[in-house]
Amino acid sequence: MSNRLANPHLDTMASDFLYHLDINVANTQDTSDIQQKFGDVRVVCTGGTASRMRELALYMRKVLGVSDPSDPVDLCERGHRYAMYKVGPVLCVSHGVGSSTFSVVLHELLKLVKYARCQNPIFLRIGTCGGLGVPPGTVVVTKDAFNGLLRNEHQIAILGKLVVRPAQFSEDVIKNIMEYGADPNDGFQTISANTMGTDCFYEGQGRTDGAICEYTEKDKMDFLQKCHDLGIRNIEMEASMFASVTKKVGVKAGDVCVTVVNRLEGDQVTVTMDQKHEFEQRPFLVVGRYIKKLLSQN
Ligand code: R2B
Repeated sequence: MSNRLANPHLDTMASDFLYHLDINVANTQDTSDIQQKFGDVRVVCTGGTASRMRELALYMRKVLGVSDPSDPVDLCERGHRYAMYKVGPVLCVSHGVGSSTFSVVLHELLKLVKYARCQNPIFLRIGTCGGLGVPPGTVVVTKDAFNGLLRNEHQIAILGKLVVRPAQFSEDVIKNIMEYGADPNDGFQTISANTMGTDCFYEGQGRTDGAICEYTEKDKMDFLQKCHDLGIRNIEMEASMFASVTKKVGVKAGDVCVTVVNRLEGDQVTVTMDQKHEFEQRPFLVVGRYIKKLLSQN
């Protein structure tokens, strides 16, 4: 990552309050305090809920051999929006549901690593998703991110106009997660495939069980089959935004999600909470091994 983001206005700001993180960059010309706190960060892991990110932080302690019996501290608690835990060079940050909540924290995290002068930090999303023709519990490492229009791009309205940006993740990161993170002896499959990121969990993902539905079961299945034909094996709500924003600023990123339902067989998520919890540990395993390898390399 160069030490510049894709925003020339930042160069003219004397201070920058990362509002949702409740982190104040009091002097953008001298960020030594931020560098001291966050300058060693190499990996920023993001995921939907605060409790899962806390669990991930505890898991990362084990992976990195950090012996610390204390409760993980939420560094953004006063912001009341997102939770952030730090384990050595790994940040674990919650992002909520969907691109709109995620993009808020993503912009601020990208600025944070810039002010902290982190060296080529890698951003990861660790999540849950619907599967397409794969058994629940499968871990999918995203290749190309499609939006709800089945385009490999992200669309966003800016100044009253639609701006379209490409949405691919770093090939390096995908390759290395598959090589160092996936293990055939895990008892579940980890695959690399395309992902559709939608703006809506119900109609946007072709479900017939939302509060509104104006299409038939056949329309839905035709759509899901079309997705499948495009190599899409999972559906979530963040991938296209995440891929496009990180690509735009030149930060390497990856998306690793576990499926909780096979959408070719139904819409409702019926796995028990215990099973869901067990499934949620699977991306931890994959990403944990990848991060360990990454940190051992330099
Ligand atoms: C997967 O799970 C959440 C919706 O239940 C959302 O963040 C997603 O993409």
